[in-house]
Amino acid sequence: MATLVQMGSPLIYSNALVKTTRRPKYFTCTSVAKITRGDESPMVPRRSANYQPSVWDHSHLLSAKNKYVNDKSVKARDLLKEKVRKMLDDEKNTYLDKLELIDDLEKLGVSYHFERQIANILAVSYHKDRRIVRECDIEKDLHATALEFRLFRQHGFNVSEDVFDVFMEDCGNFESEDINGLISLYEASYLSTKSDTKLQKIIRDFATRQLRDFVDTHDGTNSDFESCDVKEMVIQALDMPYYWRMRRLATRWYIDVYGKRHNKNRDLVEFAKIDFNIVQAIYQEELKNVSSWWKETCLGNQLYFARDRIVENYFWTIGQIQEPQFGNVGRIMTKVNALLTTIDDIYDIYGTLEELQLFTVAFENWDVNRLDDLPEYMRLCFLVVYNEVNIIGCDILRSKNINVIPYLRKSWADVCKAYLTEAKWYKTGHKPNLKEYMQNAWISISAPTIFVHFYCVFSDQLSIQVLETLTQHQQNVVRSSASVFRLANDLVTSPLARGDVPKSIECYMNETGASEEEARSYVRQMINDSWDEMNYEMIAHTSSLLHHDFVETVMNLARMSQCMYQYGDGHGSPEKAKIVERVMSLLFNPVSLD
Ligand code: 0FV
Ligand code: MN
Ligand code: MN
Ligand code: MN
Ligand code: MN
Repeated sequence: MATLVQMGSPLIYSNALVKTTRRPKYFTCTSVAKITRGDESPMVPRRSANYQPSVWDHSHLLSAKNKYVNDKSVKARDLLKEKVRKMLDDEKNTYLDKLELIDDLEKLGVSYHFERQIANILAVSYHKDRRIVRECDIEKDLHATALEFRLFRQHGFNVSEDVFDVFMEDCGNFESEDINGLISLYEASYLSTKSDTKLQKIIRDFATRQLRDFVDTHDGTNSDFESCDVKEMVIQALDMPYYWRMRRLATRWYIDVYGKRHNKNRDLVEFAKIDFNIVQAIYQEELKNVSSWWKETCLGNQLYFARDRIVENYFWTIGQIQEPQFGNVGRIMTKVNALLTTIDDIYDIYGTLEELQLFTVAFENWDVNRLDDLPEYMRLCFLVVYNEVNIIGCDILRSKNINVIPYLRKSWADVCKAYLTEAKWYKTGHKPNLKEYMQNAWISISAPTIFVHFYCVFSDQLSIQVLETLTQHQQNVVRSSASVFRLANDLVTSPLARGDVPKSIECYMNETGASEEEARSYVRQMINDSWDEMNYEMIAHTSSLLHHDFVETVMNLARMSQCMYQYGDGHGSPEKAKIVERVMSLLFNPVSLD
């Protein structure tokens, strides 16, 4: 029975969802390993990554409930929604008011209710003679210019970085009181693309320096309430720019920050809070569903060495797609994540090279009749993947009339081949250079497999051409997002800690003789450049055939990996990397309405 112990803030852990008793049966290799049933030689040395059991308790999950959600909530939310819709239409609002409202709606996590209206407002002002718009109230206002720039680019409209020239002419002479302008400039600079020359290097560096100065010179003791608030915003922005943040966590934070503003719109706060709780209640039901599925597969139980991380796998999914109407997509993607995590551990930890070769062949052949060719401990795992892929394929054949099974199974074979390559490198001591490593590692991080599945279940209409380019690894935006995922992961899952193959940092060090710190900073620059690639695809490039909404979810995976690995290996050791708190705040702790 799970007992309640305070591991952190009492508020966060008060509902006994977090287990504190360790279950030795899942953990110690010496206890009855359910997978040892005679087909494995006891002489084979098996590795262990020493992953801890899940911190979450399934039976407690099943009783999760948001106490603020009841029969009246949806009605109350919908009334407020109409009030907010009128605000968007209100002709009395200035152009800047409108931009700020759109930004607030997005940050408060409620823009999904008004997507068409928002897209329309932006499209109309983008295509208008922008000089007229700008003359109204934007020109010479740094905050307004930067906000408009960021919103346009976020929505796929290209605006030249030259709009900042007028401000940068006397660079260094920015009014330091215009701290809001600087925050907006800093945030806008993260929308840089590879064809910009000023945004990343000059403008971002400049804005970052100015914001750091602000934090250093405002110690908070002599500031009034308002500048305290601003300082909190600057610290938050420097910690991670808004554009890179996992959307839902940014929302949870912004609900509190916006709610403290003296000029807030009360209807908007109320709306955002109720909506957050309603969405949380939906998440809870989805989580119960996938957690039950995971328990029923018995994989967490059988493969004791693998990470048992269904809640974290669901959390990844929220990062990728937070809109509650996509429940089915979220459930499927969580299952895919859980299976990838398990298989990654079979390759990285437990399997012998010979076994892993058989496993890879099984995925390539995709023949359920040859299940018994596999070592016993691999059979259940292969069969669960096989069945899930067929269930997805069957649903899609019924609803979209395309047989996607060939694409899905290829994506499993490809990720397994990439896993196998790394296992071979490890076992033969091969040290690839960074380029050779990355060619394999952007696939072995599993993102391409995730996106093939995601594309199939998420898109209303499927294009064979897109399926082909995705499975042939030809989509730049996928490669860039996968690279961010890989590099962010490498920064915190070091070979020293886990006995993994050399990762990007070690490859670069081996190749160039650089120090670890230099290698880390090189990898961080690679992350910046991958973002520039993604932004380029989103803004400047239209030949990818990818829908804007799909591209958005591709970028969300990069955001999610920067969230999961911000303070350590949040997927492997969630309790050591602030992920338990983050999960609690999104999935279990309601926003107080009292
Ligand atoms: C990362 O772990 C991990 F869990 C992966 C790549 C599979 C699951 C993907 C999602 C949950 C989105 P690890 O650091 O062990 O990965 P590598 O590739 O470094 O072995
Ligand atoms: Mn959009
Ligand atoms: Mn691994
Ligand atoms: Mn791996
Ligand atoms: Mn790793």
